[in-house]
Amino acid sequence: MAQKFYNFIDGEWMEALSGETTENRNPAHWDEIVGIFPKSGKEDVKKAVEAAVTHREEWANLPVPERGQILGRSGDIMVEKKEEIAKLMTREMGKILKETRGDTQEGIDTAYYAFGESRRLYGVTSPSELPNKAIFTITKPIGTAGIISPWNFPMAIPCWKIYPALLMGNTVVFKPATDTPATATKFVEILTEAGVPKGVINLVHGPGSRVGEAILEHPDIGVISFTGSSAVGRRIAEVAGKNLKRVSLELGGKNPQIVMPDADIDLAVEGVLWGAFGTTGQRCTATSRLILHKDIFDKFMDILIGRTTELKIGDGLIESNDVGPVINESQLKKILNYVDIGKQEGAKLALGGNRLSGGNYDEGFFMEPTIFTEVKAGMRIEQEEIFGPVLSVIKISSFEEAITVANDIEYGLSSSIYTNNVKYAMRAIDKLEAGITYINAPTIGAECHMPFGGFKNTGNGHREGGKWPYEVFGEIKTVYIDYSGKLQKAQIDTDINK
Ligand code: UN1
Repeated sequence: MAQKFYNFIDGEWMEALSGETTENRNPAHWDEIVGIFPKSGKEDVKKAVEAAVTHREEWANLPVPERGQILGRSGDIMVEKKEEIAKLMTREMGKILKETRGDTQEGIDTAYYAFGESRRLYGVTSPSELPNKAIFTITKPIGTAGIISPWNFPMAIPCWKIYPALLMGNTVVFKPATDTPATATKFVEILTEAGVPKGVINLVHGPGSRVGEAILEHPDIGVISFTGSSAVGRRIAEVAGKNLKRVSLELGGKNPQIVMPDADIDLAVEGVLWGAFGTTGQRCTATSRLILHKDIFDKFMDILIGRTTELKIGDGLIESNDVGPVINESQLKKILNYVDIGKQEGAKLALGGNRLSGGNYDEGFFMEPTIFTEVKAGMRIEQEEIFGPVLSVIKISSFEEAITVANDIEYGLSSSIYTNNVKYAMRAIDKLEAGITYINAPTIGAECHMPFGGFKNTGNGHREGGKWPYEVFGEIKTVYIDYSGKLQKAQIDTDINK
């Protein structure tokens, strides 16, 4: 019998009000049901928001360090449960254990960052332009945050959003991706065990078209944080814009790794292998474009193809495997469709391109690591986010051309250059239009205390990671205290130009 999971509303585990359910299956063994989950709708969201509104004041009234203490404790519990969480995550979304441990670790790091931040939510003080007057700022919660998270980092990304939302004193309605409800449930259990009071964190499982939309439309949700596709991000921004809701969006990427002729080639090959095929290419920051200088092209491609062929594809629970399955059948079809598009566009399929079949492969959704060469700037496989193990290689003849190709894209999340020439490195830092630039490291590997986000259509200007999301989840109040005992008029009583 598959385990049954529930929504968590006002401190109670409960079914969807309609009683509807969906199954969540293991992408490496599709006949294995990871759990049966509520397929919730508008009414469930309504109930969750009611609870979140009811409990706002009691949570906001707790001193920030006390909220921090609870969140820090949840980090301790996550440390104890790291292995259990990693295994569950691999079963529900496929990536290999090494990576699901890393994903959990990023959640732990983020919990401890929140704990530290609880003693550091500094405001600003400033001299006044008038005598006997003090000025400072404090930050208040917005109210209730709607958190809509993706399946590729089922622990880290909810943590990036929920810890800052909670520390700032907001209550939360959390809709995890339908492909990863089990890890999300674990996280909510842990927060509750650590002492987050009832009604403060509410979990509603279900499809974006129902649960996501209901969160978006609800007047009592004051801020939404979303990571996912640009199409959904646009829709969220539109509705939120109409309702003057604050929204933080983390969207697509088409991240380039440039390799110059002076680079350490073996190191650069290691980088692209990890960046392109780690997490089966299913990262917003995945290396999906290799921009390779013509002088090293043939040598580099020989080594890269040889090394890619050695990657072991299979169930992520088997420690010796390097690459797990893709998340589900529709994603696999989308990736295979991009392989067809690449061929039609005239790119050369240098490796892979097929669904893996035979033996255990038939039980899940496995895809060969795929490399296209002869990719020209502007082709769809060079411009569009595929979100799978597909690398497009573009040959360039100069540093300037590399930068032009890297930037000629609607996204701007991550970027990388391999070079030992400090001039190339510094100019790349200056010119690459991306929120993250790595020098001699792949496009993946962001750390939780640094800003994470992108230029251009990757988002709407916000950053996750570090102190930046704390600004997203707070309202700043400026306080003026006049202790002169008389009416003082700013800009009028003090004519500083006279
Ligand atoms: C993502 O790319 O979807 O930077 C998130 C990394 C991870 C987070 C990635 N720490 O690779």
